[in-house]
Amino acid sequence: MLTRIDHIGIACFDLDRTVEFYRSTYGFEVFHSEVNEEQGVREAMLRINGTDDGGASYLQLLEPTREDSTVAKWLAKNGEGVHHIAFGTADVDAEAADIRDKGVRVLYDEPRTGSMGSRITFLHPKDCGGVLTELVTSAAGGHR
Ligand code: CMX
Ligand code: CO
Repeated sequence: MLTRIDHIGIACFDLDRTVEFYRSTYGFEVFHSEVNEEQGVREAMLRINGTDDGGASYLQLLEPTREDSTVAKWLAKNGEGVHHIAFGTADVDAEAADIRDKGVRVLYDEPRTGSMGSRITFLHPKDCGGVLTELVTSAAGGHR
């Protein structure tokens, strides 16, 4: 079961400037930041709210760390904006398998590491009405 909107991923050229926009405009603070070399991103997670299942919803601000990363490619084509949405689930493996059986391309054979030690996978945007869609199981049994 997909139980929440875990985060919305927003691609930007300048992470510090974008963090400052969200802080000064809305009052959102950085909850966590990290570099994910595998994904080729420097990211800041802004915690928006807690959710009924003990998780939370975030904005994930993403700046590419290298030219050949998926986010750099996307920025070059589209400019800054919403890059993907992510649904939270307690069991990303089972969800990915179910969704794959429905004929939607799941991009990874096995989930990879996402922010804050989560396990993540992606669904191809061409099979999801143009929306790059991520599935996330947060560390510590779905709670974060
Ligand atoms: N949203 C919607 N459509 C997208 C998209 C996105 N974010 N990224 C690519 N597309 C579309 C393109 O517009 C293109 O469509 P057209 O053929 O109609 O022009 C098509 O998908 C292929 O795009 P591409 O530029 O050739 O890019 P690739 O096929 O090389 O890569 C994808 C696309 C989805 C496979 C790749 O972006 C990917 O693997 N994404 C998952 C990983 C990721 O996004 N990591 C960063 C975030 C990390 C995190 O959230 O923690
Ligand atoms: Co994400």
